[in-house]
Amino acid sequence: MKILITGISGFVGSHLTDFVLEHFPHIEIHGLIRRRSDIKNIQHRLSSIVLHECDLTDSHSVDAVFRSQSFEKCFHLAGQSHVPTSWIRPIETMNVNANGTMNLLESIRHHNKNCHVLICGSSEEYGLVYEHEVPITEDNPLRPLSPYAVSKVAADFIGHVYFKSYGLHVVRSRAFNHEGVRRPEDFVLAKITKQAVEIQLGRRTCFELGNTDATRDITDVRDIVHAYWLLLEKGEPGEAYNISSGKTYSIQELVEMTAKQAGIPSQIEQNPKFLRPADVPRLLGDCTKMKQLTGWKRRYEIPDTIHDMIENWRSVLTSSLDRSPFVETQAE
Ligand code: G4F
Repeated sequence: MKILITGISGFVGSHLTDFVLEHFPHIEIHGLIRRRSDIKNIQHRLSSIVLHECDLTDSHSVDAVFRSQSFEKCFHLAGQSHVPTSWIRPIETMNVNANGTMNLLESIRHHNKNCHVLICGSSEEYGLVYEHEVPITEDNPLRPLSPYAVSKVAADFIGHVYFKSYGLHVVRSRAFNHEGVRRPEDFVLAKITKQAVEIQLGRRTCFELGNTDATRDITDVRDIVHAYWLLLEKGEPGEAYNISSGKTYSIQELVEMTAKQAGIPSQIEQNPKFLRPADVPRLLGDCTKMKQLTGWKRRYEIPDTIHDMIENWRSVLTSSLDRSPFVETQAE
C-alpha cells in the first residue's frame, strides 16, 4: 500500500510517519515537503520514506505529484498551524490552509479518485463556545475566532463539498490540542517545558507567557496520530469526528504540573506580547462518535507527555550545539 502525508516534516506529520513505520512497516510512505523545508523531524526516517517537493498553493506542483503517483490514503496535515501567526499573515494562512486543501482535492478528483483522504481540522473551528455547549460535539455551531480558525473551517467544509459533489472518500477530523516532543516552541506546552529547563539551567528566572486562564483539552500527539489512522480505516466518508481527551487544563495548571516535575518554582510573568487579539477561552471535546466507531483509547497521560518534553528539551539545551531544532510553524 502507498500512502501520502502532506506536511510530513512537521510536528504531527513526523509522528504519523513514526506510527505507520512502527505498525505497518510494509507500507510505502510518501510525503510532501516545501522547497527548503526543515527536515530535522524526519531525519531518522529518511531512508524509509519518499519525499516530493511540492507547494500546495501551486496547483501545477500538486498536480505533478498526482500525475506520477497514486495513493490509497492521503493524510492532509500541511498548513499554517500557529494561531497568532494567522493575525500577522492572514492571507498566507488562508491561502495555504484553504486554497491548498482545494488544490489537493482537485488533483485527487482528477487523478486519484479512489484515494481515501483525511482532512485534519481543528477544535479551533468551534471557537466561541457557550458553557451549556461543553463538552463540544461535532454538531456544535462553528464560531471561529481567528483567521486560522476560519481557514480550517474552509478546509473542513471544502472537504465535505468534494464528498457531496464528486463522491470523494473524504473524512474530516477536528483534533483538540495535541502536544509532544518535536512541538515547536511557539506553542504553549513546548514553550513551558523549554522554559522549565532553562530555569533549571539558570538561564532564566521565571516563566514568561501570555494568557494563562485559557483552558485546553490536550492529548499526546502519539494518540492523535493513532486516531488519524483509525479514522481513515473506519471513518464514514463525509463525516466529521472530534479527537479529544475529555480532560482540560488551564495554562496555569500546565505551568504548575511542569514546575513540579522539574523541581522549580512556578512563578509566571505575563508578557502582553503573547496575548492575542481574541483567544478561545475554553475547549473541552466530546469524541464519543469517534471512539464508538473506532475503539480508540488514549495510551498517554499529559504528565507523561510533559515528562518526555522536559527530557527532550534538556537534551537539546545541553547538547554542544545548544540550538532549538524544532521551530517550524508551517505544518500541523
Ligand atoms: O499552544 P497554543 O498556541 O495552541 P492553540 O492556539 O490552542 O492552537 C493549537 O491547537 C489547535 C487545536 O485546538 C490547533 F488547531 C492549532 O494548530 C494549534 O496546534 O495556545 C494554547 C493556549 C492559548 O489560549 C494561548 O493564548 O495557550 C495560551 N498561551 C498563553 N501564553 C500561549 C502563551 N500560547 C502561546 N503559543 N504562547 C504563549 O506564550
